[in-house]
Amino acid sequence: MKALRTLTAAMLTVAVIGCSDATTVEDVADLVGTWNAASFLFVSDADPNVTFELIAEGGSFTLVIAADGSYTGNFAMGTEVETFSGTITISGSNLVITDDLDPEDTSTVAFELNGNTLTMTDSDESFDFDDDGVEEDADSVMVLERQ
Ligand SMILES: [Ca+2]
Repeated sequence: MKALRTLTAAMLTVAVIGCSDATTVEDVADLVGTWNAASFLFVSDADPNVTFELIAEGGSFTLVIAADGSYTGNFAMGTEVETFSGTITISGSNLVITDDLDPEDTSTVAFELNGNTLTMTDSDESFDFDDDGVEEDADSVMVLERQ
């Protein structure tokens, strides 16, 4: 998955969920903490009825963000475990994510903070929905809870 490479290089721009309680975030320090994904949903661009939700399928995703914007994290799904690190900066309503392993390929994802719930939406994702070894274009929405 491209996402898992980039935040794992992993992240997320569909319409943002429930705007009413959104907190304005201008400083990445406001995102400090350990975040566990409550859901990580992929939606096929070709057919929105085709989806895959990683957490329900037994996956886990954890992200630890420091005050300077550096992050570490890990993703696990079955026997597959990936760790990753990089830097997050804020650009308006987007997070710009730079993975240490691939600093030339930044990811820009829309985000919204509501209390201790962080929603990240990426319209430039891909996922192999039909498990044929080829990833299809997708949107992803990740909901993370601060621990
Ligand atoms: Ca495929």
